[in-house]
Amino acid sequence: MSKLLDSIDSPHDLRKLDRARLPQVAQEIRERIIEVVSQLGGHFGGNLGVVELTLALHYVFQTPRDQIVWDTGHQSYPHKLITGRRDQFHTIRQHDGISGFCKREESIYDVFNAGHASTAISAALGVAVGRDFRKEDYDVVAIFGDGALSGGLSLEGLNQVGHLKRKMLLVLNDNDMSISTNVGAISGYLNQIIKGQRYNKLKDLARGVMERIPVVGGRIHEIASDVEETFKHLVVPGTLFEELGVRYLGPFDGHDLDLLIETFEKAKAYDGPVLVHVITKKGKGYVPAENKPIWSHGVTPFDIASGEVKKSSKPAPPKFQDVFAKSLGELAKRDEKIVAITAAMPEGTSLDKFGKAFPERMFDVGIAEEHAITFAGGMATQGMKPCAAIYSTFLQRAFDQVFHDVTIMDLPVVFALDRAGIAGADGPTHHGIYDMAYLRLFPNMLCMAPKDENELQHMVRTAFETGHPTSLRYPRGEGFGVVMDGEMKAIPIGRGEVIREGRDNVTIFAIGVEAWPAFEAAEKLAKEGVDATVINARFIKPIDEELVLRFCRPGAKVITVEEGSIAGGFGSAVMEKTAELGLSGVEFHNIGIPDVYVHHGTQDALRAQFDLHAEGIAARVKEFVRASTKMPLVAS
Ligand SMILES: Cc1ncc(C[n+]2csc(CCOP(=O)(O)OP(=O)(O)O)c2C)c(N)n1
Repeated sequence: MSKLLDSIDSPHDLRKLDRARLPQVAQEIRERIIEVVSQLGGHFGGNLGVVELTLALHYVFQTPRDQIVWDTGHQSYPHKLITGRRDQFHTIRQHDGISGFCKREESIYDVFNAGHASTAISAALGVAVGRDFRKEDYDVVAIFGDGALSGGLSLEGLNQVGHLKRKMLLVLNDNDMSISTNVGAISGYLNQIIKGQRYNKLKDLARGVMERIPVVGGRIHEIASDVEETFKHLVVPGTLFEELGVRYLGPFDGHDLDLLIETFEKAKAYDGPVLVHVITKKGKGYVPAENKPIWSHGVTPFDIASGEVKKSSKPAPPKFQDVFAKSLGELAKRDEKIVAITAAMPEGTSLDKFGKAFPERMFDVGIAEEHAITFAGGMATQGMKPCAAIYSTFLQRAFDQVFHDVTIMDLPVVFALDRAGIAGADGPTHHGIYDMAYLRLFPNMLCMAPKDENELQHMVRTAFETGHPTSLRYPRGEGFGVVMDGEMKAIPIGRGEVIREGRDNVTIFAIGVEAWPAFEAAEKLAKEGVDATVINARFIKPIDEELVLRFCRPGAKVITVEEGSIAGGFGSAVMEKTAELGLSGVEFHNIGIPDVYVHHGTQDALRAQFDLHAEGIAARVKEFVRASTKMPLVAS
């Protein structure tokens, strides 16, 4: 049977359909998402939850003339399916395929790029103000989740929305979930609205019953108004938004297409900012996802019939994030001042396990990286030892807080930077490639990166012994499967290690998980006539002076390797140190991420693209050495 979805090449086609046919389109979208994501992995539950919402928005608003700004964009799959990307949908998040987020370069229907949360309100307000400057009259919509609303940026945007009072629609997609269960007072407030709605229904029911009871009517009425007073804030939903100057409509069932369409029509007629509060279910329409919303947020391939994740038969080494959390837990057993902070990523950082062991000492602050760091700084002033575990890319949000609320005061906060380096299929917004450059800037800060999971556990301990702000970066995914020492040992501050001694005046300074590929490259090169030394630098800051003095000697060829931006990164730090020490006659070659944004793809493919795997490093070293000397090389 031909599918309705196959006839929708753009929202214009959708709008030609009779309303009664939309549920079928919704069903087909869900089937397509389940089919593709079960094979490729990707964001899942949030997408299943916004199918009706997406259809209703594109049905009511004349996109692309009217502009819809999606927050984060991880829930834009239904939007992609009806905005001309149906035939590429099977390539989503794949190398050279379409992105898993909104991207202006990809479609005129993607108004604003995202990947990081909480930007939609501000961006849409900017669009609305731009529209007004141009004296145009199209509609502007921001759609964001209750999780995104926990981010300060959303509230800053809302603050100005209520002030400027431009005509725009804010759609709050409330599924009571961030990636994990949503946290915080705002989330609590939204829950109260929902409970209030139930209360309203109950109240109406109760009134009806009371009216049918004769005699006692007066007394019952008194009791009823007491109850009503107590629940007043529940009875008038959305007061918070109304008081901020934004008309509130809701809450509504976000899976009721007719209701959504009518509501958006109504909202469209309003000449000012209006917020429509919609209740959706994460994973809607696929029972395993509905039952396991945390799992369903972002999934790896799974079996559709059972919902079981497809596992490889080989036993895998532990993930870096698990080694980190386990090591932190071990230290916390011995030191009650250690506390952990996550910004809405308890599972992603494995701090959920820490939280189970130490519920009082674990804080999920919501999608609020800036707050997380200042909060950590505050605790550190009281002698606590906070560890903020945040993905490298998301800590960018808190650049000023690292500077102003931690490093200037030299507070001993530990920054555990997960997903450092190439993150993979989430693409340019998610690669953690700038932290070495943006953290080593600050006086008092120490920056480390372990070569493998065993060194990671030692660095977790070391980080708590420096007495200064200290960052440690480690990648997404599994370790190398190295033997784990039984005890965590502190590493001497600012000392790297020579992991391969070579006879030639060629040295590879590698940082973090690039140390092993660099070692492998050197072994390969040794067979081809270049006998290089390999250094596992361990520290981006301070750089090991002794090693620089020893290996950056006249005539030396020095190669730096890092899974991070070359600009300002680890290689820059080695070169700066060489200059500072007045060493001359050294030739440098930097391997890392050049001045480009890295697209999406598998970690392996992207590492290979930038010569960050053993073959790539070997080839680059060979080329560099050959170009800069007449050193004979045996052809490979
Ligand atoms: C600044 C930032 N921090 C963390 C994340 C990771 N993240 C992606 S989606 C998400 C949850 C978003 O929840 P919500 O806005 O309610 O959307 P839902 O998935 O529930 O539809 C989080 C924490 C992010 N994208 N950006």
